[in-house]
Amino acid sequence: MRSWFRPRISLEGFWKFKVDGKGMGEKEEWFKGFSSNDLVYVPSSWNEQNPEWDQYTGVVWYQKDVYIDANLRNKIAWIVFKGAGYRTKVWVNSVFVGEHEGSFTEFRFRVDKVSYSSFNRVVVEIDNTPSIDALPPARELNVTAFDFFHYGGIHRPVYLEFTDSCYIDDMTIYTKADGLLRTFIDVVCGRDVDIKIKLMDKEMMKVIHEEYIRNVKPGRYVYEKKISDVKPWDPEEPNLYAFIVEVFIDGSLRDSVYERIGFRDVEVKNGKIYLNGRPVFLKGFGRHEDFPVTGKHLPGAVLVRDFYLMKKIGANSFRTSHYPYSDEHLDLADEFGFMVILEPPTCYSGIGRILSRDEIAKLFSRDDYSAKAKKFVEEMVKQHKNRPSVIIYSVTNEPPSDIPEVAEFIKKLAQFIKELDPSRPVTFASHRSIGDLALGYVDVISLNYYRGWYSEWGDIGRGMETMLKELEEIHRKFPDKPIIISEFGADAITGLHSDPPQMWSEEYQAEMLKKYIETLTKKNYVVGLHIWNFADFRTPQNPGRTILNRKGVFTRDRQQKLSALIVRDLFNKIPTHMQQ
Ligand code: GCB
Repeated sequence: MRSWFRPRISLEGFWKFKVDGKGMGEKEEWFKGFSSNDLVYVPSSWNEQNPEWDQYTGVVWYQKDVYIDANLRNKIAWIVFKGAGYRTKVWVNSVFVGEHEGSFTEFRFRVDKVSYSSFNRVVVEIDNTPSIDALPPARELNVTAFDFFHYGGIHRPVYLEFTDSCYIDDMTIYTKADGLLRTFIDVVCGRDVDIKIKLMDKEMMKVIHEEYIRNVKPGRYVYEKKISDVKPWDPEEPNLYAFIVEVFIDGSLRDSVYERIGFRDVEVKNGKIYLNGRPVFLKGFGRHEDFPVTGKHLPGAVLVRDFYLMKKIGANSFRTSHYPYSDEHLDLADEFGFMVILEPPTCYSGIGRILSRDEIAKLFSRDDYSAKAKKFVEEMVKQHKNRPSVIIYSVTNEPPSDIPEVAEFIKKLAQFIKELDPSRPVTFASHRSIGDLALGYVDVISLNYYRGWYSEWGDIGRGMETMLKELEEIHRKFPDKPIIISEFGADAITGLHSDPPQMWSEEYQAEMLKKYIETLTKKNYVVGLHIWNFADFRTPQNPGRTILNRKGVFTRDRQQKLSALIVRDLFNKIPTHMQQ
């Protein structure tokens, strides 16, 4: 939910910082304020801001004093984190206000002890110690179940927000391409309120529909309306609107929130993904939020460059591999018309390196473990459910789902997400190919294939032959399910050339992507191709990585490799709307 009405104080900027290597901070009451000469910038991960902190995983402390004016006295104060982690504990004026687990979703705490016309001390403890129970799991900084660097810190915006005692707690907005609006508005107040509902154009200049509803009871209010004359949201014409809800008491405005919405239908049938009644082909990337120095914070300017580069290369979609991306990131997807597969941080690619099969079966069977996964999924859905760009949910990446207990976990998670939001199809990215026991539990089959890279070394042709055989078999088994190749790619070190194309050269990467795209677009059951990855990104240290994973079609600083030119030609020839 957004608001231009609620007063806000940004906490972006330099914070006092202290590494707590021995975990003494709580005992020594650092939450009352601590001494340190170190500074860190928020939002950004701490790691690359000082080479001495780079390889540190554990507990750190942040502190900032913020002035709150007396005119905010009668309001409720909230502290809002758009993303920090892995575990975050927060104190304001020495009073504990709450804690949160997980790095990639928004959380907010009510702050009751506020000093007006004076400074207030915000102290934050962050612990990103690797753990098997964490999502995603890790044993050590360089021994992880995931192939991206385990950054820590407050890597998304943080601010204080002030609301009236009567406010909108949440809203859920379902739309249809024909203008149908179905909304659930959660009102918090000690008495009945009036609410005004407005649908406006994207710039909030023109009112398209307006209604004033009197005596709304606190709790959930359901509002439904068919709006005529709205243009659907579509990748080629991403029409956006503002849905605004205002709360009034005795004629005075107490709260105003809004969402940017689009009218669109998503449906999976006849082996295709339909958007607004037409089958679509998803061409694009798996991405990461990763950038030099800022770590897990992708600055707005970088995001804008990324979207222009993705547009130019002919992409129309991406997956939020392997965690929910920032609001700014997904705002641009809504705006630029990108179709997004939204994925939580349940990433298990390398879990076989840190747990045995028995240990994996035990972990995935634990009730508290699936409860945690559900909580992460629920927070993700809550934050992004109103986005037109999000057309599919992926419940996990590369789970070891040839193990029955893991397949069962996926089944439950897929059911759970459908209960939360029945409006979107569900998938997960599998790397178990024909051996996967969970493919039948989701609407869309997503497969990650690296044949010609991790197997059939140096032989793209032979790698593809094996892949195609497996693919045909999966299609035979699930003829009605559309298939997305959710990852394929090869590392290329920019500037490394080789004739003939050999592994790690720009030529080998270009050749591999070309062969995959040319061949797979001929299969009518393949409805999407996501190259791994949009850009090079930082990884844990191991002998298979040169500091970065080099499967980017762009470098980490967003310069094109040879493959970008090849992909541009190919992607631009694939229409978004497929033949019916
Ligand atoms: C995968 C993972 C991704 C890795 C990629 C790779 O299958 O899903 O996180 O980065 O392979 O390059 O190995």
